[in-house]
Amino acid sequence: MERTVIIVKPDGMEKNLAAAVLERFAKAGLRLVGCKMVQLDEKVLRDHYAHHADKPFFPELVSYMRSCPVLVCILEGDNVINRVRDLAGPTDSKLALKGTIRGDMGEDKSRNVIHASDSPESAQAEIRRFFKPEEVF
Ligand code: FUP
Repeated sequence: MERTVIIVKPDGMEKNLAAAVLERFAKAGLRLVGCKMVQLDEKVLRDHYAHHADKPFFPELVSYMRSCPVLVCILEGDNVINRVRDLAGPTDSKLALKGTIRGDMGEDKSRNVIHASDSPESAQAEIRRFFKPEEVF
């Protein structure tokens, strides 16, 4: 069994889409093993997006992600990392097919509804970054 982290981003939270997003994962048979609402701070976001630190959009990305509380969840299932990324669609919502979360609910590259871990290594690091051991079930 594999685990992944998803974050319902500020655009998803502002549009009240958290339940609709979680329903898609539930219908795909993925299990929720951790979930909390949190306002992320600059330190954790700089860590989370360290691979984008030199990009021009980095300051805007960090300030956007801390603009309101988000929902951070851990999902479990076979091949869950790839399955969740398939359900999410590509980063740019404008390029995402209808039927994907970003294609149906997103707007662009930044307001793209969810974050999803992109590898087993990232998933493991993100579980440690966002959750205390006792918050994972
Ligand atoms: P993803 O794994 O699909 O979330 O995409 P990336 O790791 O490439 O990007 C992470 C986040 O950086 C995006 F969700 C939003 C932000 N980003 C931009 O704002 N502009 C870009 O051109 C690319 C990424």
